[in-house]
Amino acid sequence: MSVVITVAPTGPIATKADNAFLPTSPEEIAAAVHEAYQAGAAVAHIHLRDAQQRPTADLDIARRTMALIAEKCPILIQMSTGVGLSVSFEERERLVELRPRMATLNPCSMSFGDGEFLNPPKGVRRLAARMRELNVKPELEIYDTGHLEACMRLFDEGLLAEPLQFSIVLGVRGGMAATADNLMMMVRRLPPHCIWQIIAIGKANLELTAMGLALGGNARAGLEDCLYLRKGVLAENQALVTRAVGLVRALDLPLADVKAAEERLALPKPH
Ligand code: KMH
Ligand code: ZN
Repeated sequence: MSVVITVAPTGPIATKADNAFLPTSPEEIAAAVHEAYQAGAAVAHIHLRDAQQRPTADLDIARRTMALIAEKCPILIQMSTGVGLSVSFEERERLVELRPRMATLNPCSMSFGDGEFLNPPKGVRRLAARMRELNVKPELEIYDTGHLEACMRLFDEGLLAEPLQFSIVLGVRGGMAATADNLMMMVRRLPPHCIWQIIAIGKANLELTAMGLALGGNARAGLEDCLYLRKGVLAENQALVTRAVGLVRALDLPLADVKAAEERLALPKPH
C-alpha cells in the first residue's frame, strides 16, 4: 500500500515573525504547495490568512487559493475547517461549500495552547452531515483519546462513511503529548479498516513521523507542525516534505502520487 504525504504549509498559529518562509498570501501558499507537490506531497492541508496574516475563512480568499493551486498542480486539496482559534465555527464550516476533495473535521472542543478551539457537538454533527452530502471526505483530527470515541459515535449515527480517515495529532498543548507511547496507544485503539496519518507537532516531529510511517501510517509535513528542520535551523515547506519523503524511501515504502492517494484515501468522486 502506498504512503500519502500531506503538506501543511501554513497552519493557524505561526506568523512570518516566527519563520519568514511561512506562506500566507494565496500566491505564496500556492507556490509552496506546488514545491511540496514536486517534492512528493499528494495532499495539501490548507489554512488561509488575510492581509494581516490573521487566520480567515473568507470564501474569496479560499476560492482564489484553491484556483491558484489547481493552476499549478493536481494535488488534492484538504481544506482546514479548523481555520484558527479566532474564527467562529459558523464561518469555518462554510468552507466546505467550495467542495474541496477533503476537509478536516475536528470532533471536540479543547484547550489549544493558551486559547480555546471550539467545536460544539451540534455544529460538528451539522458539518459532518453537510460534508457527506457534498462528497467532501472528512479527515478526523484526534488530539486526545476521547476524540476517537466521539468520532465513532458520529459513525454510529451515520454521519461518517467508511473508510474513516484519522489524523493522530500529538504535541498540541491541550491534547496528547508527542510521545512514542501515545502514538502506539492510539494506533492500537483505531478501528479496523481505517486510514490514518501521524501529525507530530514540534521538536519530536522527525522521530514520530518516522515511527508513524514504520507503523503503517501516512504522514504530514510542513510549517503548520514544525518550524525548524533541526535546533536553530528554520525550515521551509519543501525541505520538510523532502525529509518525510526521505523517510518513506528509507523504509522502502512506495510513495503515493495523486492518483494512488485518491485510491488509498478512497475519496468520493467530486460532484
Ligand atoms: N485551527 C487549529 C486550532 C484543522 O486544521 O482542522 C487546529 C487545526 C485543525 O489546525
Ligand atoms: Zn490545520
